[in-house]
Amino acid sequence: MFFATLIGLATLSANAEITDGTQNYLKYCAQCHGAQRLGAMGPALLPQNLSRLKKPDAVDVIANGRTATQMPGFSDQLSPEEINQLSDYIYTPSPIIPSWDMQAIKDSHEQHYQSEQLGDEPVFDADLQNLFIVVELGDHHATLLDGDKFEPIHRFKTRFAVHGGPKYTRDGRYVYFASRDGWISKFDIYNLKTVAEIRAGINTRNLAVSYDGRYVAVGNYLPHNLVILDAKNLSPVKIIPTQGDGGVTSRVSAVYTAPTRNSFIAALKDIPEVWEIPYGDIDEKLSEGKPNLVPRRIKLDDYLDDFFFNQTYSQVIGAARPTDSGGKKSKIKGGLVIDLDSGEKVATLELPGMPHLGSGITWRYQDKTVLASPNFSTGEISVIDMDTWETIKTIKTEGPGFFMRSHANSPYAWGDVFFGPNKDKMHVIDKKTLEIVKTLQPEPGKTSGHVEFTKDGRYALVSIWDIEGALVIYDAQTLEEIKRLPMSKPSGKYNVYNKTHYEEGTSH
Ligand code: DHE
Repeated sequence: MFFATLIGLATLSANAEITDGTQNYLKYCAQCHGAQRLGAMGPALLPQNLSRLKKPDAVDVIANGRTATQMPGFSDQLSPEEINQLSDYIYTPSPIIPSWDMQAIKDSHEQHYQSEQLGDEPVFDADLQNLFIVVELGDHHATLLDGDKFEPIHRFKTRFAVHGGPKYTRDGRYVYFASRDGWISKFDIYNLKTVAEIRAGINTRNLAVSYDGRYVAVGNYLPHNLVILDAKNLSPVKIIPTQGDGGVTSRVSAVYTAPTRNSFIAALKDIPEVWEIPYGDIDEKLSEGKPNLVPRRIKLDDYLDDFFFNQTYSQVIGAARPTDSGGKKSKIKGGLVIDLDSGEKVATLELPGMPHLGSGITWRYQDKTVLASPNFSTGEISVIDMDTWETIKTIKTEGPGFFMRSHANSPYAWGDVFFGPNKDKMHVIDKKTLEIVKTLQPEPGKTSGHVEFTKDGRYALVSIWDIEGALVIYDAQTLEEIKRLPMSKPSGKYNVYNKTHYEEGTSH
């Protein structure tokens, strides 16, 4: 610790004024969070990583610690003024431009098991297609759940603050997690073991697994790049800097796999472009046995903060969030549709309420396919005809929602009310009439959110977003509750079959 402090002081003194906050940071925090605040055992403490933690909450965590983590409280060692100075310090931009290069990525690699150490048969008995991974944010764990019996099979530790959907390999054996602090973990479901981990970035957005199961793509906010990993053991294959014309660099809004195209599709947050990164056979021929992983850059009229695909992955439907584009004003009010083959814009969408397209779902309505998306800034769900791209219905809800879900076998689409006084409500919408037919209130006063269906669509699993939360299982036809499992802030849950078959009612 003394050594880390000395290095930290040397680095900082060359670049910045040493305040009490800095000194106390080096004394009390650097060992777990890194001398340059880039994270170590604890998460990175840079403004870029703290955008979701309000300052008074940071002060509270420094004083009293964080439940169910290694973070202790410092109120008996530091005065309130010193705690405020520490909090000011971690919200101050770093004088050093944080770097996380190939060597740093390689050095972080941890391979816990070699493949020959693990058997090929599951060590438990259950329908392997009807398993769920439930991410429990409250104490940074995940639960593997039997989707027939609704009984936990195994509960294991994840990295701090896993965000976004964990991604399965096509056979459902492996699942990959990304934490906000850049850690990528590979978990072997058959053996119930975390097999490898690597830190691919400082501040990560999400990950995608290639359809052929060979690569994992990680989209980062910090550094500005995409990192391609070998899906077998997570060793790094390539860093793709997200740099546009004139040397401008950008955060990655998100990266997804387009299974029909053998490519990754990424949108950039600070450059109005969508990138397609092919990893398939055609490219292999081009570059002597190895995919060249060179992005094809599609230029757009606007930034895409959030996006979605049609079911065939020939089109991207995206939207800019006015508050999210680094202060840059978005040119379009709503969304746009881009044809991935021609790279041309084919339509603009009327989506005034800051849509959360990443959570959009599709279904057949009358003789057309519709896309439904919740909106962050209004209590409305937009239903859009995917042929004409016109909004055919705006469903008024009891508040802005975060997530939507349905299933091909279910007559209903579910949408949560995530914000505001009715955050404990969950709407059930009839897919034929586009009307809300029931509003559930799984636990009065506690936020309910994020739904996932069983493989056959018979049951819907809802999260109670609370440290003392639960997974509430509903009969998806009668809408009656059938079971409740206590869980620690279960943020999302992901069914193996629905995810690996790109079920129309689920996210990508
Ligand atoms: Fe998420 C998915 C972006 C805040 C929980 N969220 C995603 C994805 C993106 C995204 C791009 C798709 C990644 C994937 O699955 O591969 N999220 C954003 C934001 O831009 C936003 C609004 C601000 C931010 O802080 O980044 C945001 N998200 C949150 C939260 O505050 C949530 C509620 C709690 C948390 O974990 O931080 C949250 N996001 C989730 C969840 C998913 C997700 C549970 C997976 C949904 C799914 O069903 O696939």
